[in-house]
Amino acid sequence: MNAMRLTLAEASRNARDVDIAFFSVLGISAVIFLTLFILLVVFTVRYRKGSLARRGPLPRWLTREIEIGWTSGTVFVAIFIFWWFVGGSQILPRAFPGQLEIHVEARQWMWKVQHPDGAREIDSLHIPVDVPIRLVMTSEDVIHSFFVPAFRLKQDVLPTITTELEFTATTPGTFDLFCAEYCGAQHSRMTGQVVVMTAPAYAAWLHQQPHGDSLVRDGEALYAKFGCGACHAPGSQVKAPKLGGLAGQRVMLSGGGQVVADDAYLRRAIQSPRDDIAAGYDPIMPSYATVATAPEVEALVAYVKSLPKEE
Ligand code: HEC
Ligand SMILES: [Cu+2]
Repeated sequence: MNAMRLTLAEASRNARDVDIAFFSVLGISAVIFLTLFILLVVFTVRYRKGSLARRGPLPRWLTREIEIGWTSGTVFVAIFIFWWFVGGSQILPRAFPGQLEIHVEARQWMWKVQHPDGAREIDSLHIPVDVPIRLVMTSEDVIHSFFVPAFRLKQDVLPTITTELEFTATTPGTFDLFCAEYCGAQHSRMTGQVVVMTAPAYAAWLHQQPHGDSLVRDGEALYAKFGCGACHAPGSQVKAPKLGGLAGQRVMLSGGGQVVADDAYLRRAIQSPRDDIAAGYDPIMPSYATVATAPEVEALVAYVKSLPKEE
């Protein structure tokens, strides 16, 4: 591992923003620190025991204006830094068209990656440069953390729920990937590489990979295995909503209110159906939280999203 590359490479849009923020705050802190330190030294020398400095009562402007000015000035700087950092970070990642959605599964002690067309890889992540990437991540066992220093990105990867990361790589090259959450004996070996390629090179690379079933195909098999169709199939006797074309639609909820059927909603509908009941239906759908693993729920969501609108 090359230490220079680790510390200095700025390989994503996010990396630039983080570095600018970090070094600006370091600079502001240095100015405040030096000002205080110099004043400390000057006053220590000037007002040392036996010096001839004037020691009468302080003039009023010193106790009022300077004191108030200094206090409110530094408070303002602190609030500014807070606003800057909170405003600059994405609080709720939302999918948008044109993003390349890649699924990452962590387990003791490897990173498993699945590309949209079904290509799979282990301990490496190949991505095209300048394309917005959305990683949808989950863990099969304990808590891991997806950490790419050159992108200045770190995100916990948790069992039973999914977390997401959005970024755009800006520099072709190979960058280190670490697990940044102690996850067992081989934690320090849970490393990999992120390979950023030009778009044609990525397409060629994808083509050469062994392809497993795509996420949608996995989901289709699970849909059959869990018997979802018993209620949701168009001809079913059970009164259950049609799932075709549901993704992205507005759903009316019983008891008023409505939600947009995004990934989070679909996940929730499968893992804890009682949370949001679709208006006009009975709450008879069983929860699959303990039946389906987090990666299986992801596959089911992908399959539901792929279903065309029925007539
Ligand atoms: C026993 C029948 C039954 C089974 C089995 C069942 N569901 Fe449902 N499902 C329902 C009913 C009824 C609703 C509407 C009430 C609600 O929102 O909980 C529903 C709601 C949903 C919704 C939200 C639909 C909307 O319009 O908001 C999704 C998504 C869904 N189910 C997916 C699945 C998946 C995936 C499976 C299999 C893993 C499954 N269901 C198995 C009966 C069932
Ligand atoms: Cu780990």
